[in-house]
Amino acid sequence: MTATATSGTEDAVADDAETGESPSSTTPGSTYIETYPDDAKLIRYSFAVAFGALGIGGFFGLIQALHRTGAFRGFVSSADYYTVLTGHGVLLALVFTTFFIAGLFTWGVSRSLERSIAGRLSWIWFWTMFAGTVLAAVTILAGFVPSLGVNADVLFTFYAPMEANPAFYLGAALIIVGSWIAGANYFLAYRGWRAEHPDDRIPLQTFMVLTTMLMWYLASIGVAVEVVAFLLPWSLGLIQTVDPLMTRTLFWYFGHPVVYFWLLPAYLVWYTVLPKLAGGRLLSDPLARVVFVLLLLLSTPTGFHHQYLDPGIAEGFKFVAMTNTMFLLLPSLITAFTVVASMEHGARQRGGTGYVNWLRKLPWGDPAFVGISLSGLMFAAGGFSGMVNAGMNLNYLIHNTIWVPGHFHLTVGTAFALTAMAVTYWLFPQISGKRLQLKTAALVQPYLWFLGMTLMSNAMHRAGLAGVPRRTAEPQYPNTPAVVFQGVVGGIGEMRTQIALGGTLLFVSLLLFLVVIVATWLTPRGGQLSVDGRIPPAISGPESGPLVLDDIRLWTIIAVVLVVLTYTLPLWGLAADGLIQPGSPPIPV
Ligand code: HEM
Ligand SMILES: [Cu+2]
Repeated sequence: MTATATSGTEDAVADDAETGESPSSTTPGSTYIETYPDDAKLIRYSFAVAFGALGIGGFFGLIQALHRTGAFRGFVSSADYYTVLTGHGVLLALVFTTFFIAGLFTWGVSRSLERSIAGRLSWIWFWTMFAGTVLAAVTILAGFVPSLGVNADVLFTFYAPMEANPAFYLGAALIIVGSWIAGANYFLAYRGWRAEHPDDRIPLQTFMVLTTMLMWYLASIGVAVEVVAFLLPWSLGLIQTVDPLMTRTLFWYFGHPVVYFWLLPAYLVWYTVLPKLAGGRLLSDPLARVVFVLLLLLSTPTGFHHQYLDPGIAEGFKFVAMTNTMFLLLPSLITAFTVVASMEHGARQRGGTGYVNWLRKLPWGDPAFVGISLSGLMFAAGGFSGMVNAGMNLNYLIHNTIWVPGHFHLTVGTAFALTAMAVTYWLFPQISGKRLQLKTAALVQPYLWFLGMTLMSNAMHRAGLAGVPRRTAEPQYPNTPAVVFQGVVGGIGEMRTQIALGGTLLFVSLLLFLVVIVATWLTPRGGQLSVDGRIPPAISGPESGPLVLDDIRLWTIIAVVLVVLTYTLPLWGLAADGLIQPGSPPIPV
């Protein structure tokens, strides 16, 4: 993008002293890579792994969209569908996300603390996560060669009774341990900064990273216990039985907050980068902090909303989880307000007027802006279908139908993935020192994603309402009377066509993204960058919010207490009849 953010740049310097956010990497003439060459390299490596996973995982997505709709079945046999599906879920929801987030957070922390954070510890987390990725990916892909006798067709939501080769669990564990070390990297950097700035407010991006990582530590304990205490010993033959409900409960204790581990980095971009791209400034820094605190508190005590249909968990626990989930809507609604208001501020700085006319003054020709704002728009739609998922009784209607993938391709599959791709158009020149290439392709890409996802996700939602199941290569059910799969609106053939067409457009969009990034990576360094990396401070800065917001220790304690309150009794119930004994205690009705 060209220098659209002229407004606010002078303010940026003027307000600097008060807000603790400073132009840092941003002093005119110095780019991020010049100031922090080691960090830039670490981020490039992380992004390379992330985008490699995105490419392979996206190709698997195309195979699924074509195969299950019957549009083209030549890639794999239906018997191999679960290998593809596991590869798609793990490479995209676990590998792409975690590597991208680790890189983005490295940028956010170093930029906002104004200190390099790349060092030996950083490379330890990078290589730990990388080793885990290779191990897990090879084990999954081995499923295509049955003679090897190795497979991990357990889907990205891995729990008993499905069992994978131990190498898969080890790989998943290494990815998680690597992410913990990455968190230590950010916290140590923060500690170093705090020693030199005892009285300053935590810079906003660092605040966001720290609260997200605290939530992540709390949540990932669940999957760590699931893998280390149950699945790994079981797959190694050290124990003969596991309690499937116990592993499911531990997985979903982690499985809901993990979606916020994907979403909060997108929020970081929406709050700190998007207003700037729009030509304005963030409306309120304290509101952003409130949102991150609420998400730290409420993300974890909600996992039972994935288990509404599990017998063996008493209804009351599910009801509490539903209530907490509904409260989670609040921070997302605040986000919608703050981010849109900040965009409006930007548009008005650029001469926009009227109630809605200001929208026209937004930089619709800037691929980074377009991708990030369209992903925000899609997230709003995903929020609506999420409310349906969260409602205990409505959930029964859509549970395990293709509605659910329809929902999360709007959230992780767009709010996260498209934000990640789009912010890369802005970030990559700064971490590589290279001008963004193929700008027209870059600009078409987010629009194409939006179109493809509108088709695919909308049809998935409707097909789900008509009862079409998810996770199957053969959803035709030829012996079922047509009336069973009758769409609320439209016919099943039309929905299939839209899923196949939407999936194809998405894959083309993804290829465009990869081509743009590879082309940029291959151009020689030098010349004027195509982006301006400065981020102006918020209109209402951190000093206008109460100090207690920055007390992350207090918020962590409350988050732990909420988890103890929501999980102790149900887990006790599951463990009381024997820790690895299948079955559950009788539930009073
Ligand atoms: C080229 C773009 C994509 C296409 C065409 C695509 C297509 C699909 C389809 C058709 C399914 C449903 C399969 C079934 O239930 O039988 C699916 C599942 C899934 N997708 Fe995608 N997808 C794409 C991108 C993404 C992205 C970017 C993410 C996340 C970052 C993602 C995450 C998932 C997950 C987690 C599942 C569930 C897997 C499971 O049920 O175990 N997808 N995808
Ligand atoms: Cu959830």
